[in-house]
Amino acid sequence: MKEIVLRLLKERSPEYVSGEEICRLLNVTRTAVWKHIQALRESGYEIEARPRAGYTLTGIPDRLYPEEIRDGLSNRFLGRKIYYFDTVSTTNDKAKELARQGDGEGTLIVAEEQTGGKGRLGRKWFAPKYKGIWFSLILCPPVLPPEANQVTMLAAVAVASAIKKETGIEAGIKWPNDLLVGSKKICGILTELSAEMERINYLVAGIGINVNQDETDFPEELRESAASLKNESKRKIDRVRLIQTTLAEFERWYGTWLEQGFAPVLARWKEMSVSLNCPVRISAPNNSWDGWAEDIDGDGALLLRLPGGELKRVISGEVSLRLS
Ligand code: BT5
Repeated sequence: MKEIVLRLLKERSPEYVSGEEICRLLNVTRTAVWKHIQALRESGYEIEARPRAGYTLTGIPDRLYPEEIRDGLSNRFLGRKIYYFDTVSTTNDKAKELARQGDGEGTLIVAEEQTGGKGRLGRKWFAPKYKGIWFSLILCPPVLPPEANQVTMLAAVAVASAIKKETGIEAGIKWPNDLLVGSKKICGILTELSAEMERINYLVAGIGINVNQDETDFPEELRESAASLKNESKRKIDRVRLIQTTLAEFERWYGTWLEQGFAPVLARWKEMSVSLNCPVRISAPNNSWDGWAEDIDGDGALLLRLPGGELKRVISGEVSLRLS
């Protein structure tokens, strides 16, 4: 009901919609209409009421409300079902819990703030309130578990494409899954998996995009290494539009991957990569290698040419870009 009232006010804005018309359309009493208007106001919508004229919408809050995300999203399945949290520990754990309870392909879990945001290997992801886009998608691709890595790579391509469309900023992909602007990280991706030997039960793709942070919004230790889209473009970014475009790009690339395989995704990934054909250092928990990042193979592993000429296949690790 609340969503219908909102849609009506949006459609008619800046005109007024009379209380009587809303009553008639929804078949409810004046008091019920007033309650819906109050509920919308409490959610941050600015609605003016004028005697004899009715109600008009004068302001929309900067929130990733499901009704805002759905409004204008033409996706077939991705993001059609949405769970929204003002605050949550981590959207990835929420997504896993919901997937275990039966939520399936395309379910979106989005939060305004994460208090226990996760990076890879137990690292932390900083996700302050109303400043970024912190979300997870439940997916059930009909592929073998080792191919799950490809979803992380297509996620990177989808997010980078959406950022370019919405802000004009060209984010580069650093293997395996960081998006950088210059040398600073703007987005991180964490994919988690529930699988058997032969099939994936579900996969959770967790994506964090730094959107409207000012430099001082980052903790001291991240100021040198992290960036936000607002800082880079010098303007506040519409988070709803950016998540809509990200979901649209994700659905498009996911469809391409399911229909045509990994090759077209990998080709685009390579075009967007900033960690190929350059000298790099790969750090793994117990070792590190310097070499030339030569290529990515069909499974998404990095092929590193070592100084001795040997080609090393790296499945996981941290890349740092070397200047020489
Ligand atoms: C990642 O890990 O980059 C994956 C981040 C995934 C975050 C999303 S948000 C929605 C979903 N729910 C979650 O709980 N997680 C996912 P990794 O490559 O391990 O990078 C982690 C490192 O990035 C940290 O150790 C910090 O150095 C740095 N970092 C933390 N927060 C950052 C931020 N907001 N921006 C840039 N760098 C950050």
